[in-house]
Amino acid sequence: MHKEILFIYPQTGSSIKTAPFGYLHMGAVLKQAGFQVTILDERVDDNFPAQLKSYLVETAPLFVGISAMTGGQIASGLSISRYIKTHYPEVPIVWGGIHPTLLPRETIFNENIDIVVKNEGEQTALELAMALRDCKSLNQIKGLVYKKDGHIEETEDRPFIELVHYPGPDWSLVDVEKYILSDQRNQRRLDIYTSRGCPFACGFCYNTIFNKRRWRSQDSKSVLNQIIWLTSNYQLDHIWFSDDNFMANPRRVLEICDGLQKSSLPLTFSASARPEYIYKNHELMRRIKETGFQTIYMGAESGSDRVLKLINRSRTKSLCLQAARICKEYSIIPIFSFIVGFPGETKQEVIETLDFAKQLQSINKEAIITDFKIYTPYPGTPLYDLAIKEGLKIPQTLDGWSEYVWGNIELPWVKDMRFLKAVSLVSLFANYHQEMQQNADSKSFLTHLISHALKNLAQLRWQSACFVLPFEWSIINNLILSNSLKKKRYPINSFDSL
Ligand code: B12
Ligand code: SF4
Repeated sequence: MHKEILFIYPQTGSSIKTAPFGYLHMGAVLKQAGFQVTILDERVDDNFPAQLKSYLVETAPLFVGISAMTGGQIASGLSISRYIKTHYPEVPIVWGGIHPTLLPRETIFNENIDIVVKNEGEQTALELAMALRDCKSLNQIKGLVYKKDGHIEETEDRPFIELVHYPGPDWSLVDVEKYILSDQRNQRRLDIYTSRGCPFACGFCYNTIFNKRRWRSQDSKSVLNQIIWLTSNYQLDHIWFSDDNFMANPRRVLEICDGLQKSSLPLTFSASARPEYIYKNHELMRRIKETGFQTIYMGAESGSDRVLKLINRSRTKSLCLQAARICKEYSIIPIFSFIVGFPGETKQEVIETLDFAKQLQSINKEAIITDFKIYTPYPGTPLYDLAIKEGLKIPQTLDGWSEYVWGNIELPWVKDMRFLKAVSLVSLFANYHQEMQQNADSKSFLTHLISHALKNLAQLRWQSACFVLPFEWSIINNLILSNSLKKKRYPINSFDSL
């Protein structure tokens, strides 16, 4: 009887390679039920096409699962799906993850996809595997869109699962070593993920649609067990909690701190938070400091009150200023991220954002400012309809969505994209050192060399808000970005030669 399932994580185009958390969670459930789960990760597995081929030659899986975020990952996922459909047409191809959930119908219309799993996959993938194994109908399984006899069927949505009733991530399904980043201090960092969703509703974020503002989490005990297991097996120095909103339940954070302090592991930590949770919570700050938290990542987003109102973050400015102060008091480094290019945003408002970033740095000299990201309107987010009203052209097919790549989308309301790109680039290089210390997994000598050379120039531009003639952009574009993209993606037809 078939019991095998293959999960594939396609290239993303990003140099940061965190573990495919969704597969670790789903894989744990499927394994418990007696299925054999294999995960292939195109980003980290050597000679991925040959590995895929040899798996399919030897195994007839119940299905092949493919995960996709909007953008470049779809292109890689489609190329893989096309290869499998052509050479192994009997194997059902199942897509899941953020993009197929946001646009399930557009996804299923693609001729190389048989089934779409919407939202969380643990229970749905399990029921799907059982139905395919037992040759049963799919129409009783919640959370599916699938093709049947030339028609498209859709079942009712599945409510959120109770995470505490599920086993959590099974790290033995991957080679953990491949996901350990090493920063410039040679610290071995692993990203983990311990909660889902966020109660807030920022205009640009997927959370309102995907998680419906419901925050759920693994309990503190299982988080601690996970950290202890990972640390004792992989000699980690640093854990990065990449949850959308790690601090959403401060009581859980305190319990985790308790357990970590008792375990005396030689670890430091980073996590995301909204400034709301920390700006006047001295007890929380004291405890996380004692536990070894080094950095807290917060979205500051914009310095313009009008833009902050538009994105539903009206109080963010004053809260971030207070958070910068309290972080200073407890010697925790705050990392602030920003977005530019929202509908209707003027150059003056972008400059206000720059001033706000400088103000945060002047309050707290240790504060890290990340590069200003250019706004990308993602389907289903609160601002998406406004973006369409303002002239955004959206792709009509899955292939089209694969080209909807962050930083490369025409925003009709932006009069001067060169200006925005220059701001984004200057913010990156002006803050280059700190950024690399926190996020580094890039070891390219060329990248480091050019970045250092550009840093001084960028700092001058940053201080004087001068963004004319950004010739650095061409250098980066030609030398670094295109090179790294070329290196990280298999040619689209790499499967044809197999
Ligand atoms: C980690 C992460 C990354 C990692 C990659 C993911 C990885 N594991 O390596 C990195 C750092 C590379 C990354 C990059 C980017 N990311 Co990102 N990322 C995340 C983050 C924080 C966590 C994803 C995750 O693991 N979640 C936890 C697991 C448990 O949930 P899950 O993946 O959704 O999986 C569940 C279900 O979706 C489903 N499922 C998922 N896949 C599959 C597959 C099958 C077959 C089935 C059946 C089910 C299924 O079942 C799982 C279990 O329930 C999310 C935010 C979030 N909270 O999800 C953003 C997020 C996915 N990223 C996002 C974005 C925008 C990006 C970037 C464009 C950012 C940027 N500006 O560069 C880049 C894209 C890369 C590129 N250049 O194209 C957006 C995606 C929006 C969209 N419409 O797709 C998100 C939602 C953040 C946000 N708030 O907007 N990201
Ligand atoms: S606080 Fe962060 S995770 Fe929560 S809705 Fe806003 S952007 Fe999304």
